[in-house]
Amino acid sequence: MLRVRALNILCFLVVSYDVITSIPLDGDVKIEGNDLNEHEHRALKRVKRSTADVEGDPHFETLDGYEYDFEGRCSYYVLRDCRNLTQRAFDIIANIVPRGEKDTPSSVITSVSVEIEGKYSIIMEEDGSTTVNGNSVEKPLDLIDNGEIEIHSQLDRNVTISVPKFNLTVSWLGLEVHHLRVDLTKPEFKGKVCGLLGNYDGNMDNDFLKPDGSKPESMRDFAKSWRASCPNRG
Ligand SMILES: [Ca+2]
Repeated sequence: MLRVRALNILCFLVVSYDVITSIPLDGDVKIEGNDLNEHEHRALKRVKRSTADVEGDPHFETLDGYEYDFEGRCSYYVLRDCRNLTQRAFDIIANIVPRGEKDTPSSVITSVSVEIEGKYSIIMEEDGSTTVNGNSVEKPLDLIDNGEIEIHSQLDRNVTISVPKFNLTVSWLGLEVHHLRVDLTKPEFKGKVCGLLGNYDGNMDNDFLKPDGSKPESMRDFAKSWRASCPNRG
C-alpha cells in the first residue's frame, strides 16, 4: 500500500527521471518510496507532478503523468496557455523529424520554439544554439527585460528558459538524447493549458483529447489535431 505521511517539518517532493525522493522543507508530505511498485509510483507522480517530458523517439509523459509514444514528422503544439486564446502567455512548439532507418522508423525532436506573450520568440536548435527574436544568444546567462525571461545556454549543452512570473521552465538537450522537459507550477494554469502534454489538472485520463475536447480516433488523429505546421513534408 502506498505510504504517504504528513511531516511536521517542511517537505518538498522532487520527481526527476522517474526517481522520487523527498527533501525536508516544510508543510508538505514525505514519500516513503523504497518499496513502491510501478503502479504506485505512477499514482504518486500523478498526484504531485508538475513536470512533463518528451524524450528519444519520442516518448511523451504529460504534466499529469499520461505516457505514450508518437513518431511524428511535423511541428506540434507541445504545451500552450489556453486561458486566453487571443493572447497566450506561452506557446511551446516542437519540431519532430524522422531519423530512423527504413526497417526501424523513428523520429526525434530537432528544435523547440518557445513563444512568450507574443513578444518573444525563442528558438533552441539541436546543438543548443539559441535565438531570441532572431538574435543569437551568446552568453551562458542572458536576462531578457531585466530577468523577465532567463536563458541559460551553452553550445552542445542544455538550454534552459525560465519565466519566473509564470513559474515556467523549459529545458532542452538536443544532442543524442533529444530531451525536452517542461516544468509548470503556477496554480492559475491548472486545467488551463493544452497540447500534447495535457491540461495539467491532476487527471491523466483527460490528457488524450483534441483541441475541441473530443476524443481522437487514434494516436495519429490526436497528434494531427495538435499540429502547428508541417515543414518536414516534402
Ligand atoms: Ca489532465
